[in-house]
Amino acid sequence: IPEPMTFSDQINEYNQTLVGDHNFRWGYLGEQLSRSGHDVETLLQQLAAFQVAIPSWALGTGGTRFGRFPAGGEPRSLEEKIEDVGIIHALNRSSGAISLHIPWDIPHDYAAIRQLLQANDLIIDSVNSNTFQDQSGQPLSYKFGSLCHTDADVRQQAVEHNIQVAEYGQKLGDECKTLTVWLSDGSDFPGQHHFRRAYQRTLESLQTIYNALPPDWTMLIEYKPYEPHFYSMLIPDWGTSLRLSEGCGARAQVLVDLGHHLPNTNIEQIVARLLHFGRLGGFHFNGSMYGDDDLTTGSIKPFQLFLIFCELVQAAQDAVVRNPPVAYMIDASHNLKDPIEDLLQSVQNILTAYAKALLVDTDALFDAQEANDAVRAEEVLRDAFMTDVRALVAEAIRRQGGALDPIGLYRHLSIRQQRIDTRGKLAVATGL
Ligand code: AOS
Ligand code: ZN
Ligand code: ZN
Repeated sequence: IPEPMTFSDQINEYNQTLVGDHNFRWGYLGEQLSRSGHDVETLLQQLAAFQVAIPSWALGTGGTRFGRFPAGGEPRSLEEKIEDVGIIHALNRSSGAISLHIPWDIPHDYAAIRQLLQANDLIIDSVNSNTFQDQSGQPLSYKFGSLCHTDADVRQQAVEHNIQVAEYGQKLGDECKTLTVWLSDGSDFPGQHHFRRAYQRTLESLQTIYNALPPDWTMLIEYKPYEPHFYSMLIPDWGTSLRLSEGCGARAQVLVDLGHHLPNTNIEQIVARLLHFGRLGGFHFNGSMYGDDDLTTGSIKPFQLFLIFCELVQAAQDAVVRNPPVAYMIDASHNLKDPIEDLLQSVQNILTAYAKALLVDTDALFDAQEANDAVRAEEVLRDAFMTDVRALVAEAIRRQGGALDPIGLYRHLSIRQQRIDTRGKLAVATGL
């Protein structure tokens, strides 16, 4: 009797069907890159080292205010979410971390979860608190805010929740050292909030949380200009996040969510500023057309995504920059695509933008900048951006044991149908 095929056998078998075409394209690109002075092995290593975390809440379809259309076979528990991220990581070798949301993902058996993580070659890198919903049995309501609330008891409850979230994180493994705080606090009508007092209360709440964290933990403070509140958000912009993080301490950092900007904001400049101040702690990747934050990363503005990566790459090469390592995560959950395919597309687009940013001839760019040669500077960027790097990304994934075409293999193996067969057509993920 032949041994049953492992997943890695299936990947190898599938790659065999594509490798002829891949080698042709990679042979050409590899040569082209070497000719223009790049060290191909270094590029492959840089790409292999890049990991972007998957949030537990992106494995189910997102809801809209008007309806929800489950994909079928969505994960019903933390264990099933880990299984799904395990598949993503096995296919692309670039999604080796999960970000949890408490209380949606409270573990029941820590030892079993740690074992499952290990079996799937995953870590939990961060935990997210939730004071934007009332949970059953919760004594006080967050209807009028959490860390900014006028009532000290509500603030205390929200502070304790955040501290407890970090305690869950500590029990989930040594790699988990980040607490992400996104507040839905805000107001909907003029006059509703005393802006200055509400800010001060929030700062003091965050300081209490920060001081209770273990000394090697980071606290990320995320901003968002509107939604759920439509007149004012307590933390609407990077300036507010920056001041709050400075008010807490060196391990408090700003988190940039790409979808949390008003249309046409120059996000790459914000990224550069935060890097310059040493306060860029984390990223939530997604795509956005208007003011949304759930579209596939790179689907709407790939050039902007590339420009953002250019700032990250240049800062990483610059000895003057003293920014801690940035935690990368996807934060998107739409209601149309199969969530796993959506995440695979996002990671592919992120790796593509990163690869292109690595190709920028920074010496030529800086020379053009010094000489005030705007045309030349832009051409240097366009030269990298217009390079088709897909074979480079595919080669980096292949060398780590991943699939040459992750979505192709996911479909070939009918993984969604397998999920529907085992979990049920109507299974809906816990989350929003
Ligand atoms: C909300 O818009 C934010 O992006 C947060 O990061 C939030 O925690 C996440 O969307 C899960 O609710
Ligand atoms: Zn976010
Ligand atoms: Zn968001």
